[in-house]
Amino acid sequence: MTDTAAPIERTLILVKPDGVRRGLVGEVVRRVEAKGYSLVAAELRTADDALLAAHYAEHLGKSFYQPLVDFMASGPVLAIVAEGQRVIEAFRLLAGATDPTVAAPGTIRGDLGRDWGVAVQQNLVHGSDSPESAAREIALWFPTL
Ligand code: DAT
Ligand code: MG
Repeated sequence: MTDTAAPIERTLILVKPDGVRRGLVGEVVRRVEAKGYSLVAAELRTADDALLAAHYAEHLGKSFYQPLVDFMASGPVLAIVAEGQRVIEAFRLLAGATDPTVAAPGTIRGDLGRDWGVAVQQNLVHGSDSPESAAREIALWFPTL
């Protein structure tokens, strides 16, 4: 609980290529809307290398970086901007832990994801992890917003 009024925030959500391929776009959007948040923008698009390099710059040099970027470029993603008080924190909780095998039941990754035996965790969704990340990522994916 906070003891002051929370400002309205925006977060970047991506339904990753595994989520789009499996037909889970509606399920992810349903959970965001059912929680009470509003959609500000949504677009289905295949990300290019420059966008993904900027989006995942913090992971450059890690062992899973190239598999991650290749996976994210493997098909369309649904990019969403959602809005509401504490939506950044809330969507991270809706998404669940990064590793879908151990993500809590009740979360998107915990209910719908699993280990597919590949080098990168295919975990259905991305959500910004802080106000600074949200501002940076929204500017990358939706420069006109
Ligand atoms: P999150 O997406 O929960 O914010 P992150 O930012 O640490 O997680 O990593 C970005 C993505 O990279 C993550 O969604 C899946 C992949 N990834 C992270 N850690 C990984 C690992 N140890 N092995 C394989 N893929 C990993
Ligand atoms: Mg992250």
